[in-house]
Amino acid sequence: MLLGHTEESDWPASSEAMAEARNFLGAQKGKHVLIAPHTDVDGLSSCVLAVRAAEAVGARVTIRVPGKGEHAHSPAFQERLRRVRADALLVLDMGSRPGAVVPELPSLIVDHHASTAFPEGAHVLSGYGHEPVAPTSLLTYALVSPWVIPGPLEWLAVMGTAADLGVGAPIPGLKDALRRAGRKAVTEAVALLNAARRSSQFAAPLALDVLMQAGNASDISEGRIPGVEALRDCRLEVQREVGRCAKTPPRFAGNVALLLFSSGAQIHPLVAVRWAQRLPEHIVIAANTGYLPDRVNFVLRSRTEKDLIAFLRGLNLPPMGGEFANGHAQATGGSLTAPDFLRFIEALGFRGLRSHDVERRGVAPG
Ligand SMILES: [Mn+2]
Repeated sequence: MLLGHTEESDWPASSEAMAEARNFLGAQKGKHVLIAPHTDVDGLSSCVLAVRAAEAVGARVTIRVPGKGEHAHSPAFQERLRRVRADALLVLDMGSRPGAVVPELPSLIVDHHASTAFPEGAHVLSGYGHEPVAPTSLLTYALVSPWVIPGPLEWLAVMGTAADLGVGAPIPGLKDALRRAGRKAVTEAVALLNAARRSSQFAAPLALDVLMQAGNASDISEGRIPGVEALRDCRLEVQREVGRCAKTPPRFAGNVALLLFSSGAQIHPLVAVRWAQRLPEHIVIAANTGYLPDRVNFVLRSRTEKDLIAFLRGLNLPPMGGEFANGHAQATGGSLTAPDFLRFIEALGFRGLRSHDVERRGVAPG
């Protein structure tokens, strides 16, 4: 049995939603389809699957990937999508919020994030609520199966599943599918591709390019595709930056530990996970002042199983610009201006921090 190809009617998504999504895709013959994927491995694998199917349907395809710090609801990204003037939009692994991504453009959202609110008028294929919740690449793989030869593309669904949920995830058939795709090659390829968007250069377009060219996971893990060398450089940079920033001494306020550092790379989630292991009784906040200009990007992690979104909302802070308390209960965070970030951590009990403390710095601060 190929991954996700079960006889069940409500897995990996409801049969009605699956039929509706297939109708949408099948109607794109001769049309111009715009595909907007999340930049993680789950999103990029979904993108390759969707491209293959859209081309088989007879559509013309354009891909637009969000830039550093952007997502489906970022105005600048939405403007780039609008300018393509496509006939239809496919949003993959992101977009689980109300508000149209591109108003009036017929849209299909494929996603698995915890949400019951979606862009108004969009068709939605979601794995949320259908246990075990399948990642977007698996949903997309099931979606596109009428138009492709599924066997040779299974590894893409395996990549996204392993990347989002780990190789031990309780997804039916994953173990066998991993064996077919090559477990070691999959793990290595996932690590290389994920490093791309984390690197300070934000090489997500390169990762997509490599994934589009690859015929299997070992093409990537063995470096048989141009571009893999650059992915290895990204991974080295990310490893070095995690090592450097994880040495930051934590500041404490009650059961909250704050790690404050500056890196152009998206390493704050990795630093937070590392410190949450070291401080299992604490809520860890890893805050990166160097990821985006004039922003502090931060994530919360904890091993205490507290609902971290509820924790943030419970601070009853005045509405802040930027992003705050999105994501899910065990992994949330935000992106705030420096003054808003200072207000936020002051409310947590961190006193005496000044704007100087949240400035962007080089990799070797004096
Ligand atoms: Mn995903």
